[in-house]
Amino acid sequence: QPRVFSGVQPTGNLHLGNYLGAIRKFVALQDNNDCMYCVVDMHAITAQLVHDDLIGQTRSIAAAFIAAGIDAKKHIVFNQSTVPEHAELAWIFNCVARIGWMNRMTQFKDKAGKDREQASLGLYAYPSLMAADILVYRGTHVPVGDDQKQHLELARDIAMKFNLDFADKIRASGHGVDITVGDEPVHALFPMVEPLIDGPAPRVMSLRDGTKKMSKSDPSDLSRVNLLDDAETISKKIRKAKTDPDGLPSELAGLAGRPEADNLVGIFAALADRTKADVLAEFGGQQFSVFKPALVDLAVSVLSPVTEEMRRLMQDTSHIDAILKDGGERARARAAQTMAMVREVVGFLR
Ligand code: AQP
Repeated sequence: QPRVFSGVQPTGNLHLGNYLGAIRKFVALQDNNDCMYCVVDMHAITAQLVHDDLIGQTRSIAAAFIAAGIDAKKHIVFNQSTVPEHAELAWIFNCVARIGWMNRMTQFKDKAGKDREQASLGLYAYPSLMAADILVYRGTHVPVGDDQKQHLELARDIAMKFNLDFADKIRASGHGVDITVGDEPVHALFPMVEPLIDGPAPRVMSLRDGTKKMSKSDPSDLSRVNLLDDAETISKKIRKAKTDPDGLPSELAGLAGRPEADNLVGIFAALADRTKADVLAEFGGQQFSVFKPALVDLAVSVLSPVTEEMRRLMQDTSHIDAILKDGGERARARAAQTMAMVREVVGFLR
């Protein structure tokens, strides 16, 4: 059975990009897969070491998972730091990955800013921990936003290099399975990870600048719709969203070179579970003064049940804490199985 793994960092308020790019896909994948959804608190300290309320943020991401409809009994919801095997495998992966690979990661360049020498070593090694998060459960499918594509390719490279470097030892241990990568047969301990990045809004852009992704760390709150925003705030943000003076085109080609219009149409399509072409067939020729109120209504109707349930869950944290504890124990039992094999293959004496 495919094993789905994905994580969200507890680094601030969740926004529409996190919801459409990640959480909503998590919910949709539950029916036919074994899913593990993780609040990646160890990743949260890579860009900013000290947080005012990391515990509260961790609970709030878990509450968002549950409020969006993830079944924590059938699947596993947990926070990363409760399973130390993530860090153990990440260390081994730090020794597998090459510095040249890490140097190509655009997220590091974006997040490190101008003074790269002052970025933490953890931020640099972030993709290696992310590979470990997935592979410690031998995850096969990873629903993420488009911004994470490069990190997933790196996870595949790390898995492949581990499999090839330790090929003889994996074979001797009897733990691996035969897979094909391209046309190559490989006796692998780690599977090839498949990213799941589809849908009309794989990358939701800022409401203030259609060329920048919607992000928790954007200083302007008007740039994003937060999952905890009330209807009035959502309405204000969408009404103020940057657009150009033209109306909406009737065909997809008419969105070229109009990033803000493209973004709003993509958001509408994703929220309504329709294609962008379909949305343009309805709104083509209309002004934004007509389209934006329709988008507000749609966004409020989709998000408000999630927002309300999140708020309810956050009132008494014992329920969320119990879910995370139970999920952590079940995750750890799985991680322990993988690490027993990895230690044997690498040659760590127990
Ligand atoms: N704008 C986006 N569009 C689509 N998907 C997005 N994701 C994030 N932003 C967008 C997806 O949300 C998941 C969780 O993200 P994360 O919190 O682990 O990391 P991030 O990508 O760093 O998120 P942010 O909001 O941009 O936070 P900051 O500002 O702290 O960097 C991932 O699957 C991601 O693809």
